[in-house]
Amino acid sequence: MAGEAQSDCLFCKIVAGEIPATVVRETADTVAFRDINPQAPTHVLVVPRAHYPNAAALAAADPALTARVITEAAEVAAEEKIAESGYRMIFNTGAGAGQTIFHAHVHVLGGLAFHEGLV
Ligand code: DGP
Repeated sequence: MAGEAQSDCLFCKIVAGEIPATVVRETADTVAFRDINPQAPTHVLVVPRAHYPNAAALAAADPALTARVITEAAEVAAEEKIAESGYRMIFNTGAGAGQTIFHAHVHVLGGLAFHEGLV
């Protein structure tokens, strides 16, 4: 069924608490945790608790949940104090774009040093 937890999904396991992660925010239907391999001074991932393989599938199935994931990303940015200086929200969608975990997630990337050399 759409949205059901997948036994072979790393982020479903993090959501279930079966694999540890540094969780920074939680809501009834989202979890935000620090990326294990940060690409910026602040690098947090926000995921829906429900399993969808990527952001496009999430948006097609549940637009309201998609909006809550993005709202949570903005809340993370505010709490991490990167909102004012600016930050990126990135949804890698598909292996060809660098997606490696096939559970929808948004990267929240920011921090002062991150602004140098942006393309
Ligand atoms: P993507 O390439 O968009 O699929 O990003 C997946 C991200 O997930 C990548 O930046 C590294 C991160 N990641 C992979 N494994 C783990 C893990 O076990 N814990 C945490 N916190 N992050 C992970």
